[in-house]
Amino acid sequence: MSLDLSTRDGVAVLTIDRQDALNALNFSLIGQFSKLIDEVASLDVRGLLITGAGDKAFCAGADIKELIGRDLMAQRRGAEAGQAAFAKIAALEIPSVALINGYAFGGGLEMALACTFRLAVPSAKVGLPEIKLGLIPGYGGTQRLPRLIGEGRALEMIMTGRTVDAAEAERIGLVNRIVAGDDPMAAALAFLGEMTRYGLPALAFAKQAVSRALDLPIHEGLKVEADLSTLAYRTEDADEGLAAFVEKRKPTFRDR
Ligand code: CO8
Repeated sequence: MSLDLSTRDGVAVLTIDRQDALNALNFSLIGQFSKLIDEVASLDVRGLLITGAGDKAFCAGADIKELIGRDLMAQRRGAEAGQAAFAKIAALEIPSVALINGYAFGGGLEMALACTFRLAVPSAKVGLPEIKLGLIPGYGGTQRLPRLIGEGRALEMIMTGRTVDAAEAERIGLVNRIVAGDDPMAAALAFLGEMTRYGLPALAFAKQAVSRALDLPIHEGLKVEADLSTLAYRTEDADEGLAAFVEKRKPTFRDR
């Protein structure tokens, strides 16, 4: 049972490896996960990719066996710890991708929802099946899923607990793309590479502006956009990008 953090092509790769329980997250793993996201934030990397070990599961959710017989304060602390860990992914300045390489259920899908993007292999299956356990999602699913796919579709998934396959997940915008072929990791790194060649300040401003938009009325969101786009003009990368266009050459961004 472990979480593995490595780097590949300038990207942090975090692998959940608890294959005998379909990479389900127990409380100890959630604690380790949270610390590793702090570590990712301090690394000199241009993106984060999260995936599950093996070819069966991304993550089958919270460890159901650990949820039995705990007092309510412990359950609440558990939900808050999971929410806080996943909020750290969402707050990263760099883009993050969940490579859903199999089952992503419950807390596993909630982890993927906290990432900037979701990619899925053709055989992936996702869902929020907590209702079948007499529960509701507790690691951010009721908040992030409707923001991503709309209230009606989110409530249908949450209130039926039904499993959604990769094709439907892509159709409803729950995953950005299906990655076919025999090397999904390489495809996911190439997907991240489409954006990580640009300057990190602009990428971070874009991410921040869009995520703030979801929490604000539009007139306030437009102020946030004006603030952040003005900050972008102040970067050396903007000087370089604008000059490179006029000089008909490729820009060299330096993340400044
Ligand atoms: N927790 C613990 N063990 C699990 C989990 C899990 N979530 N999922 C699978 N496992 C274990 C199984 O018990 C089994 O172990 P064993 O071999 O010892 O019996 C092993 O993994 C393999 O699983 P299956 O034999 O069931 O494999 P199948 O291929 O037949 O089925 C499924 C795969 C469909 C994914 C099935 O395993 C399943 O339905 N798993 C549960 C999925 C689920 O309900 N996830 C949501 C969990 S609740 C949650 O995430 C709430 C988050 C908020 C909590 C708030 C905290 C306070």
